Parts: sequence; structure tokens; C-alpha cells
Amino acid sequence: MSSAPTIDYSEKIPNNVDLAGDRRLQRALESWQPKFLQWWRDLGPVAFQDHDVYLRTAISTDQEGWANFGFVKMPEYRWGIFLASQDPNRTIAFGDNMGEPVWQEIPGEHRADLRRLIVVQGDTEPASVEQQRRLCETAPSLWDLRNLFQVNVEEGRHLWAMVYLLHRYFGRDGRDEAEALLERNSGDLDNPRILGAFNEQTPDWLSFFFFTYFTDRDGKYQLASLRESAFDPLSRTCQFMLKEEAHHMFVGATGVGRVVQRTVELMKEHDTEDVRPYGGLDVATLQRYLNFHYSVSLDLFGAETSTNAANYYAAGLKGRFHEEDRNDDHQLKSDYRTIATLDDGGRVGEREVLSLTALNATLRDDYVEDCAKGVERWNRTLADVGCELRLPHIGFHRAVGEFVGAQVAPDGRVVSAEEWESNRSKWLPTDDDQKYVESLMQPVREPGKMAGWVAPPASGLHGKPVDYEYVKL
Ligand code: BYC
Ligand code: FE
Ligand code: FE
Repeated sequence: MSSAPTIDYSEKIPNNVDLAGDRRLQRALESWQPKFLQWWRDLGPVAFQDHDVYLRTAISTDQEGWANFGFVKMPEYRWGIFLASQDPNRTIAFGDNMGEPVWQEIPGEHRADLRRLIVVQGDTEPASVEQQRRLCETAPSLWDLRNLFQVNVEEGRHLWAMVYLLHRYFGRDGRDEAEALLERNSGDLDNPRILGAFNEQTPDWLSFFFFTYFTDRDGKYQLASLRESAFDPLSRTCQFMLKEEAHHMFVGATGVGRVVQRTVELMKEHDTEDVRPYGGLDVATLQRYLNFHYSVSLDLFGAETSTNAANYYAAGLKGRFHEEDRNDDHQLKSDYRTIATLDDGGRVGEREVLSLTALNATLRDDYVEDCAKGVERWNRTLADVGCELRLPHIGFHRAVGEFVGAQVAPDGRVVSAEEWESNRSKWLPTDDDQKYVESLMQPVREPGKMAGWVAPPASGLHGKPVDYEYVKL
């Protein structure tokens, strides 16, 4: 490994890509910067923009001490461009060009596909900030408020990461795409975000916790497969983004865990499953929210069989999760695997397909396994009261892939349309659930205090206590 380039903080845009050495690129990014800041003001958090928030800022790509903690007003956050350091000996780990040196520039024939992958990735980052912009009004504690802002500013930095690649490697087209990333907006009827889940609302904190658990975790798996890319700058960018991503999933895993803990406390205290009269979230409601966020996140993996995915893999653009740890030929042209599908009798069955075409399913399988770990942890708490949460069957409530239009129950049974509809209110959040959850969303802004529907975190952040004033009001 060559040593990590140093970061110049005297520049307008902190970076370790020697922006100062490329005036044209620097000017182009500096002219995008005010548009980004305007977007942040317009569509970022609706409040607290001028408050000091205890935030982590990426400052280097070193293993030790890659981030700095301190109070910052969000619009003054130093969004920077950081790529993990270059390994001069890195070779392509899969596909038709396996074994050849990775690319520092984009081969012409792969321009369109790489542009598309980078734009889709980039589109999700600001989308999530837009989805979460009202949550600051109802945070259950200062600790949670701070974590929300941390996630938001880092998603902003992830947008910068993709915009850098667009500007640096795609010329005029890339600059146009960078503008468009600020013009599409989550839920906009005329100009929506690209992927379905990013046009859904994140109206309350229960949704936020499930979103960061399930949807940010899709981010982890997509970034990990882009980290395998033969296009080395994309690989190095994603590698660094994954460091930040870990905290987003921590927010989700501990957030849901704390809700579960509080639910169990209330169930024991009042000896009932119906904790709503006591201001808690009953397990059935948690299950419905889980069902929703999990199923829309599964859609983010695309169709189980995909020629796009096969082409990306063969070309070396997008690999599998931990590609190099796998013991096969990394070509997958004569490998088969099964995918779940509806059989002719209308039941859930299996179909054998070429592994190369089933890469979306393979990545999704790895994701599902990872999702199950958190559910297991939550269930250890729930075991105390004889309850559990379950991941629904992958065919449940799907809008992409093999199960589109199928009526699959959470337990995997294919049911009639009538049966599905009559159970909808048991399986997915209802208007009543949403109203109830909304009624719980009363802001708590005293250091160390928590809303009644969620337990406090086990510990504070970066050596600070839980009752630290993470946001100065
Ligand atoms: N919604 O061949 P298929 C994150 C389209 S999250 C709408 O199966 P492919 C984050 C598809 O575009 C990670 N449309 O698709 C998390 C295609 O359209 P065309 C984001 C969809 O290409 C939280 C058609 O259907 N990163 O970072 O194999 C907070 C056929 O589909 C959807 C990436 O996604 C959908 N859900 O797979 C903040 C990585 N699914 O070609 C951030 C980059 C599919 O017919 N993206 N379609 O016009 C990709 O690798 C792929 O584009 C996808 C789709 C995996 C998304
Ligand atoms: Fe992100
Ligand atoms: Fe994230």
C-alpha cells in the first residue's frame, strides 16, 4: 500500500485527491458547491441548522484516527472528498478481465454503465436526507437528534463522493448528472428519486430506525460490491464510505433494540401485550413496520435475474460481496444456483438459473443473512416476554422481481387476493398505526432525557456520557 495522501484543510473542499493540482476540476466542483449548500438549506433538516452539533467529520483515510469530533453548525460541515489509499498492485478480481491491473481511467466501452451505477448510488444519498428532514422536530432525545444529523451530513458527503467521480471522469455529461442529483427530489411526482424506497416517507422515528437498519444496510451491500470494481477510484471511494456506513446501521440496530427493550419493560410492568395505553409500541406494530421496511429494501436489489448485473460482473464493474473470499472461478459462466419463484401451481418453488445472471439474488441472500442477525439480538430481549420478531418471506409485498403481483403471506404461503387484502392491516402499518406512532413523536430536548417509547442507549459517544449536550440548544 502506498501511504495515504495528506488532506488539505485550507482548501474550500477538503480532499485527498490533489484537487489543487487540477484547476479545471477544482473550479467545476467549486461551482457545484454553492448549489449543494443551497440544496442543503432548502431540503436538509428543517430546523437546528444554526445550532452547534457534536459531529464526526472525516479527515483522513488512515486506519487510526480517520475522523475528528467536535461542535459544528451543519451548513459549515466540511464535506470532503476522500478516497482510500491506492494499492499500486491491485488487480481485477473477477469477470472477463480478471487478473489484469485495475483501471485508473474509464475504458470507453464501460462509460455508460459506470455512469449509471454512480448516478444510482449518488441519487440515494441526498434522497435519504430529504426523506429524513422533518425528523429533527420530534427526536426522542438529544442523543438521537445528534445521530440523525450525523447520518444526514455523512449522506451529504456520500453525495460529494459520487459527484467527484462524475466531474472528474465523465466531463460534460458528469457535470449534468451532478446537477440532476440536486434536481430530482424524494417523492416529487414529476421528478422523483430513481429507486422506489427513496420516494417513501420517513415520517417518524420508528420508521427512521427501521430505515437505517434495513435500507442503509442495502447501502452497505451495494457499496461493498462496488468496492470490488475494476474502476479503482470508485472502489477506493466506496471503501471509505463503508467506514461511515457502519454508524448508520448502528443507529438502526440500537434504535430498534432500544424500542424493543422499552416495549418489554412496559409489558412486564403492566403484564399485558397491549402497551399502547402506557405509551409504548406493541410487538405487533413493530412487526408491521419491520415488514414494510424490509420488503421495500429487498426491492433495492433489483430483479433476481438480471442481464444488467451479469454484464456489470463480466465487465468487472460490480462484484459480489467479499469477492476475493469466494472459492470459485470468479467468472460464473458455468455455475448454477436456485432462486425462489412462483411455480406453475402458484406456490413458492425454485428455479435453477445461471449464477452469472442471478447476482442480484446472491447479493440479496448475503444481505438477508446479515439482517437476520439483528433480529436475533432483538429476539433475545423479547424472549423474556415470550414474543419474537420475524423477517417475512422474501416474496412478501414485493414490487420488483419474481414475486411482483403475487399474494405471498409473511410466512411464505401464497394466498388468495381476498385473503391478502383482509390481512393487510395485520401485515403492514395501517393509518391507525401511523397516527398512534405520530402521537408518540413528542420531542425531548433535555440532555439525558428519553421519550417514553424508547429505552436510553447503553452508552454515549466518543467517551461522552449519555446525558451530554450533543446539540446545543
Ligand atoms: N426501484 O435488471 P434489474 C444507499 C429498475 S442504498 C426502481 O434487476 P439492476 C443508501 C432497474 O434500474 C444503495 N427501479 O436492475 C441507503 C432497471 O431499469 P432499466 C444504492 C428499479 O440494474 C440509505 C430495471 O428495473 N446503490 O446507498 O440489475 C441511505 C430492471 O431491473 C428498482 C445502488 O443501488 C427499484 N428498487 O439492479 C442512503 C448501487 N430495482 O435498466 C443511501 C447501484 C430495479 O430497465 N445500483 N429497478 O431502465 C445498482 O447496482 C442497480 O442499478 C440496482 C438494480 C441494484 C439498483
Ligand atoms: Fe450513504
Ligand atoms: Fe448510510
